[in-house]
Amino acid sequence: MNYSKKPLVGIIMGSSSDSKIMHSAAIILDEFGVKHEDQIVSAHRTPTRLEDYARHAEKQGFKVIIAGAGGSAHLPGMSASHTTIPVIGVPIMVYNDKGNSDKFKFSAFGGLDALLSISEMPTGSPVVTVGVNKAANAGLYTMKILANEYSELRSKLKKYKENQHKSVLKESDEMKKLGLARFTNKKFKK
Ligand code: RP5
Repeated sequence: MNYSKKPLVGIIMGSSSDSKIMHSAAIILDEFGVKHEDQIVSAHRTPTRLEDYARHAEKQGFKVIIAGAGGSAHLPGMSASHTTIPVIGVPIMVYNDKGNSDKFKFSAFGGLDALLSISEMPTGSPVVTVGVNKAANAGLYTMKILANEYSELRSKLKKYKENQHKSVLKESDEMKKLGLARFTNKKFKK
Protein backbone atom coordinates (compact mmCIF):
# COMPACT_ATOMS: atom_id res chain seq x y z
CA MET A 1 0.00 0.00 0.00
CA ASN A 2 1.34 3.40 -0.91
CA TYR A 3 1.33 5.92 1.91
CA SER A 4 0.67 8.82 -0.44
CA LYS A 5 -2.41 7.35 -2.15
CA LYS A 6 -4.70 6.24 0.65
CA PRO A 7 -4.90 7.95 4.05
CA LEU A 8 -3.01 5.99 6.68
CA VAL A 9 -3.36 8.64 9.35
CA GLY A 10 -6.48 10.14 10.85
CA ILE A 11 -6.17 13.58 12.39
CA ILE A 12 -9.02 14.51 14.69
CA MET A 13 -9.65 17.43 17.01
CA GLY A 14 -12.33 18.44 19.46
CA SER A 15 -13.15 21.79 17.91
CA SER A 16 -12.44 23.95 14.88
CA SER A 17 -10.55 26.23 17.30
CA ASP A 18 -7.99 23.39 17.69
CA SER A 19 -7.18 23.50 13.99
CA LYS A 20 -4.87 26.49 14.55
CA ILE A 21 -2.61 24.14 16.51
CA MET A 22 -3.36 20.82 14.82
CA HIS A 23 -2.48 22.03 11.33
CA SER A 24 1.20 21.74 12.33
CA ALA A 25 0.79 17.94 12.35
CA ALA A 26 -0.72 18.10 8.87
CA ILE A 27 2.18 20.23 7.63
CA ILE A 28 4.67 17.53 8.69
CA LEU A 29 2.63 14.74 7.08
CA ASP A 30 2.32 16.78 3.88
CA GLU A 31 6.06 17.44 3.90
CA PHE A 32 6.72 13.69 4.07
CA GLY A 33 4.03 12.99 1.47
CA VAL A 34 1.83 10.95 3.81
CA LYS A 35 -1.88 11.17 3.07
CA HIS A 36 -4.16 11.91 6.02
CA GLU A 37 -7.83 12.45 6.67
CA ASP A 38 -8.82 15.33 8.96
CA GLN A 39 -12.05 15.61 10.97
CA ILE A 40 -13.63 17.32 13.97
CA VAL A 41 -14.94 14.86 16.56
CA SER A 42 -15.97 16.26 19.91
CA ALA A 43 -15.90 13.84 22.86
CA HIS A 44 -18.52 15.83 24.76
CA ARG A 45 -20.58 17.42 21.96
CA THR A 46 -20.70 14.42 19.62
CA PRO A 47 -20.06 11.46 21.94
CA THR A 48 -21.67 8.87 19.66
CA ARG A 49 -19.42 9.94 16.81
CA LEU A 50 -16.41 8.67 18.77
CA GLU A 51 -17.34 5.04 18.36
CA ASP A 52 -18.37 5.64 14.74
CA TYR A 53 -15.04 7.29 14.09
CA ALA A 54 -13.09 4.38 15.60
CA ARG A 55 -15.02 1.96 13.37
CA HIS A 56 -14.35 4.20 10.37
CA ALA A 57 -10.64 4.46 11.22
CA GLU A 58 -10.31 0.68 11.39
CA LYS A 59 -12.24 0.19 8.16
CA GLN A 60 -9.99 2.70 6.41
CA GLY A 61 -6.91 0.89 7.69
CA PHE A 62 -5.46 3.90 9.50
CA LYS A 63 -2.18 3.05 11.18
CA VAL A 64 -2.08 6.03 13.51
CA ILE A 65 -4.64 8.47 14.90
CA ILE A 66 -3.48 11.91 15.98
CA ALA A 67 -6.04 13.40 18.36
CA GLY A 68 -5.89 16.93 19.71
CA ALA A 69 -8.08 18.44 22.40
CA GLY A 70 -8.05 21.14 25.03
CA GLY A 71 -9.49 21.49 28.53
CA SER A 72 -10.47 18.17 30.07
CA ALA A 73 -9.45 16.65 26.69
CA HIS A 74 -11.28 13.33 26.63
CA LEU A 75 -10.98 12.83 22.87
CA PRO A 76 -7.58 11.07 22.67
CA GLY A 77 -8.23 8.72 25.59
CA MET A 78 -11.76 7.84 24.54
CA SER A 79 -10.63 7.24 20.96
CA ALA A 80 -7.90 4.92 22.25
CA SER A 81 -10.44 3.02 24.30
CA HIS A 82 -12.49 2.31 21.16
CA THR A 83 -9.67 0.97 18.97
CA THR A 84 -6.32 -0.82 18.87
CA ILE A 85 -4.89 1.76 16.45
CA PRO A 86 -2.13 3.74 18.24
CA VAL A 87 -3.35 7.17 19.31
CA ILE A 88 -1.00 10.13 19.73
CA GLY A 89 -2.59 12.83 21.86
CA VAL A 90 -1.92 16.52 21.46
CA PRO A 91 -2.82 18.57 24.56
CA ILE A 92 -4.03 21.96 23.44
CA MET A 93 -3.81 25.17 25.36
CA VAL A 94 -7.27 26.51 24.62
CA TYR A 95 -7.31 29.85 22.98
CA ASN A 96 -10.80 30.36 21.73
CA ASP A 97 -11.32 33.55 19.76
CA LYS A 98 -14.40 32.32 17.92
CA GLY A 99 -16.79 34.35 20.09
CA ASN A 100 -16.65 38.01 21.04
CA SER A 101 -16.11 37.52 24.75
CA ASP A 102 -12.61 37.98 26.15
CA LYS A 103 -13.71 36.26 29.31
CA PHE A 104 -13.30 32.59 28.41
CA LYS A 105 -10.55 32.77 25.84
CA PHE A 106 -7.95 30.73 27.69
CA SER A 107 -8.27 27.45 29.54
CA ALA A 108 -7.75 27.96 33.25
CA PHE A 109 -4.53 25.93 33.50
CA GLY A 110 -2.70 26.90 30.34
CA GLY A 111 -2.71 23.45 28.77
CA LEU A 112 -1.69 21.52 31.88
CA ASP A 113 -5.32 20.42 32.19
CA ALA A 114 -5.23 18.80 28.75
CA LEU A 115 -1.70 17.40 29.22
CA LEU A 116 -2.69 15.54 32.37
CA SER A 117 -6.06 14.42 31.00
CA ILE A 118 -4.37 12.85 28.00
CA SER A 119 -1.19 11.44 29.51
CA GLU A 120 -2.71 10.09 32.72
CA MET A 121 -4.82 7.43 31.06
CA PRO A 122 -5.29 4.55 33.47
CA THR A 123 -3.20 1.43 32.88
CA GLY A 124 -4.62 -0.59 30.03
CA SER A 125 -5.60 2.13 27.57
CA PRO A 126 -2.46 4.13 26.79
CA VAL A 127 -2.19 7.27 24.72
CA VAL A 128 1.23 8.52 23.67
CA THR A 129 1.27 12.21 24.56
CA VAL A 130 3.33 15.04 23.11
CA GLY A 131 3.91 18.39 24.79
CA VAL A 132 1.30 21.13 24.99
CA ASN A 133 0.55 22.47 21.48
CA LYS A 134 3.31 20.27 20.02
CA ALA A 135 1.24 18.98 17.11
CA ALA A 136 4.32 18.94 14.85
CA ASN A 137 5.92 16.38 17.18
CA ALA A 138 2.82 14.22 16.82
CA GLY A 139 3.37 14.39 13.07
CA LEU A 140 7.02 13.44 13.43
CA TYR A 141 6.26 10.60 15.82
CA THR A 142 3.74 9.30 13.31
CA MET A 143 6.54 9.25 10.74
CA LYS A 144 8.66 7.18 13.12
CA ILE A 145 5.88 4.63 13.51
CA LEU A 146 5.23 4.44 9.77
CA ALA A 147 8.97 4.27 9.04
CA ASN A 148 8.99 0.77 10.58
CA GLU A 149 6.95 -0.28 7.57
CA TYR A 150 7.99 2.15 4.83
CA SER A 151 11.75 2.36 4.33
CA GLU A 152 11.35 5.44 2.14
CA LEU A 153 9.94 7.29 5.14
CA ARG A 154 12.92 6.15 7.23
CA SER A 155 15.24 7.75 4.66
CA LYS A 156 13.16 10.94 4.70
CA LEU A 157 13.41 11.03 8.52
CA LYS A 158 17.18 10.68 8.32
CA LYS A 159 17.31 13.55 5.84
CA TYR A 160 15.09 15.62 8.14
CA LYS A 161 17.55 15.06 11.01
CA GLU A 162 20.52 15.94 8.80
CA ASN A 163 18.82 19.18 7.81
CA GLN A 164 18.25 20.04 11.47
CA HIS A 165 21.93 19.44 12.14
CA LYS A 166 23.00 21.59 9.19
CA SER A 167 20.74 24.47 10.12
CA VAL A 168 22.17 24.63 13.67
CA LEU A 169 25.72 24.63 12.28
CA LYS A 170 24.80 27.41 9.85
CA GLU A 171 23.35 29.55 12.63
CA SER A 172 26.30 28.84 14.89
CA ASP A 173 28.75 29.93 12.16
CA GLU A 174 26.79 33.13 11.72
CA MET A 175 26.78 33.77 15.48
CA LYS A 176 30.53 33.19 15.64
CA LYS A 177 31.08 35.57 12.73
CA LEU A 178 28.78 38.41 13.86
CA GLY A 179 29.16 38.09 17.64
CA LEU A 180 26.20 37.46 19.94
CA ALA A 181 24.85 41.02 20.17
CA ARG A 182 24.77 41.64 16.40
CA PHE A 183 23.48 38.14 15.68
CA THR A 184 20.55 38.55 18.08
CA ASN A 185 19.75 41.99 16.80
CA LYS A 186 19.75 40.80 13.19
CA LYS A 187 17.68 37.69 13.89
CA PHE A 188 15.09 38.97 16.31
CA LYS A 189 14.87 42.70 15.74
CA LYS A 190 11.30 43.86 15.44
C1 RP5 B 1 -12.37 21.09 23.64
O1 RP5 B 1 -12.75 22.32 24.13
C2 RP5 B 1 -11.77 21.36 22.30
O2 RP5 B 1 -10.79 20.41 22.03
C3 RP5 B 1 -11.22 22.75 22.40
O3 RP5 B 1 -9.84 22.73 22.63
C4 RP5 B 1 -11.94 23.33 23.59
C5 RP5 B 1 -12.73 24.56 23.26
O4 RP5 B 1 -13.63 24.27 22.23
P1 RP5 B 1 -14.43 25.43 21.50
O5 RP5 B 1 -15.23 26.10 22.57
O6 RP5 B 1 -13.40 26.34 20.87
O7 RP5 B 1 -15.28 24.79 20.46
O8 RP5 B 1 -13.44 20.23 23.50
